[in-house]
Amino acid sequence: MSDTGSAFIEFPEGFVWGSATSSFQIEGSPTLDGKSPSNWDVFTRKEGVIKDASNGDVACDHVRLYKDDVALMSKLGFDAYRFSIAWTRVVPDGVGPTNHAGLDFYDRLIDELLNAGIRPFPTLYHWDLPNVLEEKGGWTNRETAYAFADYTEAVLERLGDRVDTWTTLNEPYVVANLGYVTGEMAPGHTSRAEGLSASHHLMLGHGLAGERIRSIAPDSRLAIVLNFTPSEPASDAPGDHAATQVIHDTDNRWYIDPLHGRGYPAETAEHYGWDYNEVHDGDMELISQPIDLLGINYYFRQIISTDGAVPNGPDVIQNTMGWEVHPPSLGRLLRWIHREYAPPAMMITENGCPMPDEIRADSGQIIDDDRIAYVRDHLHQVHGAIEDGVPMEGYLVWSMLDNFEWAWGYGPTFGIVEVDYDTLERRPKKSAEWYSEAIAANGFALPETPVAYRGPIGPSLMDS
Ligand code: IFM
Repeated sequence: MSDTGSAFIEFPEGFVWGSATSSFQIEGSPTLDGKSPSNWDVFTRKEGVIKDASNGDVACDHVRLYKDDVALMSKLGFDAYRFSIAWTRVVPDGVGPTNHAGLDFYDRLIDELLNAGIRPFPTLYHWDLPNVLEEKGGWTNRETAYAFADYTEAVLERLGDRVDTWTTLNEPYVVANLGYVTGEMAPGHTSRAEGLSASHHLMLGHGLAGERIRSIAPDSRLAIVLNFTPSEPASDAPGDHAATQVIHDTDNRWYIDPLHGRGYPAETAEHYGWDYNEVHDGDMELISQPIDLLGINYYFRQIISTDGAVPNGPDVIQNTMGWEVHPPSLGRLLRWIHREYAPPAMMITENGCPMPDEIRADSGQIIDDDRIAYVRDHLHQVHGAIEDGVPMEGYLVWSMLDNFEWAWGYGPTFGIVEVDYDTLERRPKKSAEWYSEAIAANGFALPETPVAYRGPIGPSLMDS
């Protein structure tokens, strides 16, 4: 019990606390030291694709301000910091010579983190593909997977001595489905066939890069980060159930199944009319080589009808992007992954929410109680999963800083630290203080009155 009489939950010793960001969303400096344009540099120039017509030219100016950012992380007490490396800085032509001047930035960042006692947790690909490769078909081109492995080698040769866990991809689902099927993200294509092809080449890239990581840094751990969206049917109607199964396979099983040697979900592959043309002999073995850690990104659950995801009504607790806030689905998701696939270690590599940040006039403090509740209640679910034997290694909040939220531009604020985009000043929000205290205590007090989240709408496909 805490001083206030409410229950205090404590995490196991060694539980890793930290935050996550990605290169395009925070770095800025798009042409510094020989960096080439990424697909996102090009995509953001297209009319009407980004809600506020913004781009990543300055973003949080992290390339110039990284020392201040690391100092702030240190002040907040982070154990680990997840960031991504921009392929365009390291191999500007996509393939070919390494640009050492571009790698210098990550070299400095990693040293700065290590000196501050913070574990660097890099991701090799968080969506910003060299545009020269996008012009050759991007991830629909098998060659991109081999280029990714070569780029991985260039990074590992320089930085492999100082990183204990290498993550290959962030959310291949989003790259394949939102980039090549729905067109919301770069490169903005709308073809199911391209999405299927991209999904396989991304996983092949993971497998090929995994081999390089194993051979260059055999003592490091191999990881991949997948996003999951637990899905429930809107009604008992058979059509809603069938639609939910397709979405569940596409959103939740498409990547984790082949990673664990089960191949792509066959019924859904058939539903999409996929002929597996892109799958060559040996690919599935490469893809299913053992990983050491599964990174899990979770934000919301979705309710599915035959028309797709049902929009949330005003009565549903949701964030400013309309995503339902539903911590119980995280607990269910973690137990499902552990039961079905049993990865040796699991970590929340992203979880967070954009909420209105109310600034109180007198003190100027940024009051974001909804974000505190979000993080607290999701961490509570992680804690419950640990008690049930799920090997959860840590939690990285998305995000350290307010940043460029892709097609949404700078509108949604996910940061526990506010960024003033005019002055680039960083101002920790109340959630940063709460998080820092939780890190110091390795736990936190639960509220006396828990938030009343919605119950199940339909059966979860994660219970079976
Ligand atoms: O901002 C993104 C991040 O780049 C990938 N995962 C989801 C976040 C919030 O949409």
